[in-house]
Parts: sequence; C-alpha cells; structure tokens
Amino acid sequence: MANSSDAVGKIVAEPEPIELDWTKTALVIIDMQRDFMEPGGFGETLGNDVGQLARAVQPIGSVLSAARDTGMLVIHTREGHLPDLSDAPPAKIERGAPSLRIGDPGPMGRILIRGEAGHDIIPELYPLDSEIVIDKPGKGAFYATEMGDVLQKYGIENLLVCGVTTEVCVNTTVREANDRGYRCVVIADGCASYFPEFHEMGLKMIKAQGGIFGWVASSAAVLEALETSKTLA
Ligand code: C5J
Repeated sequence: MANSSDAVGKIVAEPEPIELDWTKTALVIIDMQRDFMEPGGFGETLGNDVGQLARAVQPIGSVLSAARDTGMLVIHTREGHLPDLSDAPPAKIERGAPSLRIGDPGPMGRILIRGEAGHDIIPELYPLDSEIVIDKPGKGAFYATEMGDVLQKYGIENLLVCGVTTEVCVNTTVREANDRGYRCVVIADGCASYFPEFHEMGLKMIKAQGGIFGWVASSAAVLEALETSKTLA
C-alpha cells in the first residue's frame, strides 16, 4: 500500500457496508487442516461428510492471494493437541462415539495431534514462512494461545475471518474477538460446515441484530474492496 488513502477499503457487507483500514486488518484463516478437510481425519471420525468443506477452498485462496499482494497480516490457525494430550481435556477426548478418538493412530497420523500429517494445513492454502500460525487446543483462536498478543503487536483492529467450520471454530473465534473489541468481517463463501443449514444459521447469527458479532461479506466483495483501494490515488 503506497499511502494512507490506499489503505482504506469499503466492503459491501451485511448488515451494512464497513470501511476498514487495511494496515489495521488481518486475514484469519481458521483450521483449514487435513484433519477436517480430508477422509481419515478428525472430521470424518465424527461421522461427517468432509466433502462438504471443499467449497471454501477456492474463495479463501483468492482472498489469501489478494492479502499477500497487499502485504496484509495473514494468520492461520490449527486446532490440535500436544502428543502427550496434556492440553486435551478428558471431556473432549471421551465425548461421543467417534470411529477414532483424539490421539488414536489414523491414516494421516495420530488424530488431531500437533506435528502429524493430518494436523497440517491443506497444500492449497499452505502458509508462507512469513505468515503466522497459531496452534490452539480449543475451538476459539484466543483461548490458551498467543492470538491476543500477536494482534496487539501488529496494531490490528479488524479481522477478515474465514475457514472451517462456520458454526464451530469460526463462530467461536468471532465471538471471542468481538468481546475483545475487534471488528470481524466473516467471508461467507470462505467458510463451510459439514451441515449446510448450520453454515447458513452460523452466518445469520453473526450479522443479526445490527451485526451483534460482526459483519458478513462475500469473497468477491472483499476482493473488490481490496482492488478499489489499490487504485485510489
Ligand atoms: C471442529 C473446527 N468442528 N475447526 N473444529 O471441531 O470447527
């Protein structure tokens, strides 16, 4: 971004348009990990159709590429646990009747364990060395992580949020961020759920009541705002 006017963009969003200073904005990509996206991972062990999530990859890729072009701060998150499971509450491990539990060996390594192949981010959206990766033991990106410190260090006030799943880790992170004073714009087609109806309702919950948790915009609207800002004199 060449000068300060280049750095402001207006996104067509719901419940209303929002103007953001890109120098105070980060792109946050939630949990685009093989464990959620691919057969044999955590998502599938819970009985989910992982194919439902593929639709978010291309929109996220477009925004990621534009963010990289503008020099915007990019943060990737990964849900997962230490190999000794010391950060995994028994209440999480023992829950339900999955085909494999957290920590069990699966086709992509131990389920939802840091350092295993399944825990890593899908190749299409793989972080650059210069980008930040936050490992989180919970659904929200702020709980038991350095997320707050990182955002403060870079002077971030606004988050463009996308990833999976809409109603779980995206919604939890947006609620945590909203309570901490961040403006969150959720990229609708850059999110997905194993349950399409939860995706729809998850987005509605964010933008209802005048944007009680934040704003919702399409990836096209975010790209347009970034593009328009670049051409401002
Ligand atoms: C879930 C997530 N669904 N990233 N995690 O367990 O949404």
